[in-house]
Amino acid sequence: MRLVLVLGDQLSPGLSALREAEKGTDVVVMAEVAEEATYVRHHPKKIAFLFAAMRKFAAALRADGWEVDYTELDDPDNSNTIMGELLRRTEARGAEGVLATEPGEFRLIGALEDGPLDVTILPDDRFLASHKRFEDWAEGRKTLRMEYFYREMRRATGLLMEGDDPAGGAWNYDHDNREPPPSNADPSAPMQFTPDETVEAVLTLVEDRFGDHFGTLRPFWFATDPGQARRALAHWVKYGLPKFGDYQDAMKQGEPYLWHGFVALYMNAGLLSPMEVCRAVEDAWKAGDAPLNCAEGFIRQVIGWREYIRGIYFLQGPDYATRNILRHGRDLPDFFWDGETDMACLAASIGQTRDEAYAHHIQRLMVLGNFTLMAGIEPQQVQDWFMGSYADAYEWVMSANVIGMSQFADGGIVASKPYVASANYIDRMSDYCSGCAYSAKTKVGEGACPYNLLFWSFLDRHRRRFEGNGRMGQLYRTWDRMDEDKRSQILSEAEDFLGRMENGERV
Ligand code: DLZ
Repeated sequence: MRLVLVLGDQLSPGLSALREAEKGTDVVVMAEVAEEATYVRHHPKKIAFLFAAMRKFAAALRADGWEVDYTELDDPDNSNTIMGELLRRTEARGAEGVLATEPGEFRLIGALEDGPLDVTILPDDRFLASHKRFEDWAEGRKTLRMEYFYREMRRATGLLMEGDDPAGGAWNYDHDNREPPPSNADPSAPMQFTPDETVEAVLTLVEDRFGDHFGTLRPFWFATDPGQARRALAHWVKYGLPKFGDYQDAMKQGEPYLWHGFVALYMNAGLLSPMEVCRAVEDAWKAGDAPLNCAEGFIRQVIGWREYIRGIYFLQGPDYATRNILRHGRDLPDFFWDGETDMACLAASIGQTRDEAYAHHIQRLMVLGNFTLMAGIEPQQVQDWFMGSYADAYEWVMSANVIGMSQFADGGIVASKPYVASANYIDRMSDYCSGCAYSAKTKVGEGACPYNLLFWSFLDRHRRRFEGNGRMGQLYRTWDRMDEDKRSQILSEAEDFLGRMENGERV
C-alpha cells in the first residue's frame, strides 16, 4: 500500500493523487502542522479556514470509503512537519511509497524530492495550463505578456467565444472597468456562514496557538466546504458580478469587498474549480444577468492572470522569489503590522487586511505595493507580508504578483514598467484622501502626500534603468521641466520622510 498526501490547499475530490490511488488499499495522509502555519506567520483566519476545510475534507473522504490518517495540530505525536508526518505514517503502516500532487511551492517540492521516501509527484491538473503548455507558449517570445497567453486560454476553454472570435468582438473590456467608487455604494457582501462545531473547535485551537500572529480571528464566517463555497459563488454571481467590472478598481472606506467575488481563497484551496467558477460567470452573462465587461473582466483574472502568474513562477524556478533587481533593502515599516499611520489609504488597506485577511487587487497593487516599491522596501519582506496576510496566498500565486508585478524585482518579466503612482491615482479611485491628514493635491511642502514625494524620488533614483522605457519617458520629461529648487525640495522631503519612517516615528 501507498500513502496519498493531500495538502491543505489540495482539497479537491478529483486531485490527481487521489485519482491515481486505490481506495481500500492506499491510505490518505493529511496533517495540520506548525511548520506550514509559521514558515511565514499566516493570518489566523487563513489558518482556521484551512484547518476547518481540511477536517471537513477528511470527513468527506472517509464517508466516500477512503481510509484517512489525519493529524490534528494538538496531537501529542504530531512531528509538526509534512515530511515528519509522512515518515511517521510510513513506519506505522509499512507503506511502500507516497503519491503526491505537485505542491504549489518549491520549498515543499524539494522536501518531498530530497527526503528518504519514495515519492511519486503527479501534475496538479486542477490548473488549466500544464507546465509544458506554458513553457511552449513562452518559448522564443521576447516578452511574456499576459494578454496573449489569455487569448490562447480563451480559445482553449471556449469561454466567452463565438466560434473563433471573442464574444462582443473584443478580447478585453478593461477600459469599461475603471469607474471610481459611487458615492452611495450599496455593494454586495460575500455570503457569510455561522461557524459549526468543527469550525468552532478549530477557532479555539488557532486562537490558542496562533493568536499572536498578525490578524483578527473573529468574527469568522468563511465557507469551509465545497457546498458552502458553491453557495457563496452563486450569491456573488447574482448580486456582485453585475457591477463587479465597472467598480473593480474602486476603493471605498468601510467597504472592503465592494462587488468583488471573494472566491480566490476557495479556488486556491481547491473547494471550487476554476472552470466551475468561470462557467457560472459565463452562464450569468449568457442569461443576460451580467454585462460582458463584468464577465470578461472576471474570467480574464481566472484563466488569464491566475494561470499566467503560476506559469511564470514554475518557469522561472526556485530563485524567482529571491530576486531583487532594484536592490531595495529597507525594512518593512512597523505600521504594516498595526496600521498606525497617518496615510489614510494605507491605514484602511492594512486595517482591512488585519480584520478580513483580504484586500482587493488595487489595494494590494496601487496602495500597499506601490508604497513599498517607491519606499524601497526589500521585496522579500513585502512578499512575506503578503504571503502571511491574505487568505488566498500561496507562493505559486504570490511570487509573480509581488516580486514581479508589484515590486518589479524580477527586472520586468511580468510588468513592462514599475507600478508606481502618485497620490493622484489613489485620490481618483478612492475616497481615502478626503479624510487623510496629508493632502493628495499638495506635491511638496506642508502636508504633501508622501506618495507624491516618493513617486519622484523613486523615478530619480532609478533613472538609468527606466529613462529609456518608452512608457516612462514622458514622466522624466515632466520631472526635468520642473524648477530645480522644487526638484531638490521634493527629493529632500522624500528622504526626510523615509528617515522618519525608519526611525519608527509616526508618519
Ligand atoms: C498554508 C497552510 C497552512 C497554514 N497549514 C497547512 C497545514 O497544516 N497542512 C498542510 O498540509 N498545508 C497547510 N498549508 C498549505 C501549504 O502551506 C501549501 O500546501 C504549500 O504552501 C504549497 O502551496
